[in-house]
Amino acid sequence: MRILSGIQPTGQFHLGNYLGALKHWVDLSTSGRSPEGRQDKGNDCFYPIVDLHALTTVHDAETLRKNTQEAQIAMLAMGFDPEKSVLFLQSQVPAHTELAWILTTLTPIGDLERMTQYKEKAAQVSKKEGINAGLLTYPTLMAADILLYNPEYVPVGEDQKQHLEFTRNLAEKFNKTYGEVFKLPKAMIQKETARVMSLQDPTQKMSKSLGAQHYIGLFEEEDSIRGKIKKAVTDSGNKIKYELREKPAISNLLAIYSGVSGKSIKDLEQEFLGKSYADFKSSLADAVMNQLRPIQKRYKELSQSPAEAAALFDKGATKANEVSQETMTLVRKKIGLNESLSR
Ligand code: AQP
Repeated sequence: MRILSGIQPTGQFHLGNYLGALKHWVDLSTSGRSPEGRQDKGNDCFYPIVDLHALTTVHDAETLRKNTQEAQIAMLAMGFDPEKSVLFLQSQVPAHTELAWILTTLTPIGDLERMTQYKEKAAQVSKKEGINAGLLTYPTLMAADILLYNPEYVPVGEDQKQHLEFTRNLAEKFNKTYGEVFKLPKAMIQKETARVMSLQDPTQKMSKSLGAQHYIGLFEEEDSIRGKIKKAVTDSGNKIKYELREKPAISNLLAIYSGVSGKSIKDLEQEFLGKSYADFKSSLADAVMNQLRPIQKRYKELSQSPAEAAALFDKGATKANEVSQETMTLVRKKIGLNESLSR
């Protein structure tokens, strides 16, 4: 099965990115399991760092360079294996922007204005700065990122489900207008950690823009992580029970615990029956650190030679350019571009 998903280099990755997306991407590329869970020959995985998307919010060259380098090292530290998946930077493959433009010409503006992420991001932008057009056309570039590689599945967190639906509609429209080129990719969403919520406000998804106390960074110091878990909001009552409506905060902590430990939520409820919130949080902090410690250690080691990490992504870009050019040759032909006038 062909799989594709991307992540933005917009600063430190957090536990939401990891449990909702990155952990599964590693698994899909290294475990040999198909997206349906069958033991198989393995999947054909493409994982770009989508640096062009980051330009919608990051406008400082040094920051973007630093974030991109850190993202490369972080992915390798998490267990992404360049022998088993194609790792590359979106900006190293010009076909992404070429196809994005072509798809933009098929996209109704109203569909873009309806996107939840656009509305949220637009509300965060200051009046002085204004809303840049890239924030609006973000989903068209994301559709191009995906469709260029014709994947069957796109593993994402729930926040990206709407963009995936948009991508499928756009692919269908292209195929109807010009003839069959694109497969319709399916979203692949991990049930319990589809939406890891903020530690301070369990009605909002864990996200960097909410502020430091709301998320756990993958490379944060242990003391800081333990402090944040200790201060995480809880619900009324004292039972450790997964009950989304009545106990959104404890349910979120249970989902995180399950995600980092591999234990089922049912087993965790049993394990913490009659225990206090304080005991539960302390044990959760241990489980989070057990998951993150080896990744943090590897990150420190790999940080000694960032050029080596970058070289692995360059190699991936060569492969991504080959695959995407095959799609673009067909696209150009279908839409009437690039025929030599002298022939
Ligand atoms: N809270 C989350 N729960 C589950 N999955 C999540 N993802 C992000 N947040 C959560 C998934 O991570 C992948 C990469 O997403 P991204 O590059 O779009 O990251 P982001 O959503 O921009 O991260 P932030 O922290 O929310 O960024 P800010 O606050 O800077 O805008 C996707 O598959 C996404 O679903």
